[in-house]
Amino acid sequence: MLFTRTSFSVSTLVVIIGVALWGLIRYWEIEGGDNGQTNDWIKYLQWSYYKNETFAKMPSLEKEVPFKKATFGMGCFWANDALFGGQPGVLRTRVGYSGGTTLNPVYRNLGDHTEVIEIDFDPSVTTYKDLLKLFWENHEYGLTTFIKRQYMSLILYHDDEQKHIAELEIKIEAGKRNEKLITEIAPAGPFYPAEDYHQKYRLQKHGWIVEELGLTPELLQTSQVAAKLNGYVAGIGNRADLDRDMRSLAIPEKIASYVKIQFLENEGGSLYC
Ligand code: MHO
Repeated sequence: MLFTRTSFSVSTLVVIIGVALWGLIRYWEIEGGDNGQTNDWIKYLQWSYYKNETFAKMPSLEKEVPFKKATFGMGCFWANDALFGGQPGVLRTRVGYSGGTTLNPVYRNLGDHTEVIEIDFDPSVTTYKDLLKLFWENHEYGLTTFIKRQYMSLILYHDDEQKHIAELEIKIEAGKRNEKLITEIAPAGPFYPAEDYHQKYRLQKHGWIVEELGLTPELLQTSQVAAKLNGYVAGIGNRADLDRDMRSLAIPEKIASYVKIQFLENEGGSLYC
């Protein structure tokens, strides 16, 4: 009787401690206790636990932070996907068709849509204005010559603040260049993701990385790892950010050093499509 009671108490205690620890860990995960520092630590533990199981678990390391969207058309979207993905504060990117009215556009039949990039960004790290600066400076066909709707210069704003900033900035930019800019500014409507082979186009040229990290077609559109690596293999960004991101996203060493070599080869090069 005594023995049974004792073992009951011990197991109850174990359960209570277990539940308390679990609660604490959940609190840290959700609230980012300890000023968010612990989040990375918890995620590192999660990663250590999962890493031998499958790399497909890796995106769990990614930060879940409040984000805003930005949508731009600047010519062929392959280059822009890499350009924005490699910027600090850009969490995720995906390419697709938007701005028109045609239902369910596809690459060979865009209708009145434009090739656009959709960006999820952390407004505490980068601003809409920062993103617009890259927008003005990186058009495939420039800002004054209309080629066709597929490649037109387009800003699709997501709220009044973005509309206001875009309308102000286009005037400033036109003044600086002393030219009339053809950029259209319109509210963001339906976005149709492009076919899988267009997503993270530069990264998909290195198929073994995509495979080894378990980057499924869905993750190519939703994972921060995919966005960053797609930028870095194309030579976007700088070495310090690259090293920091490789560590914080826990990219395995073999992949990190390969990506760095690609980065150094393409660093400073032009963004071709
Ligand atoms: N020059 C490229 C453009 C592709 S893009 C996604 C091609 O013709 O394939 O528009």
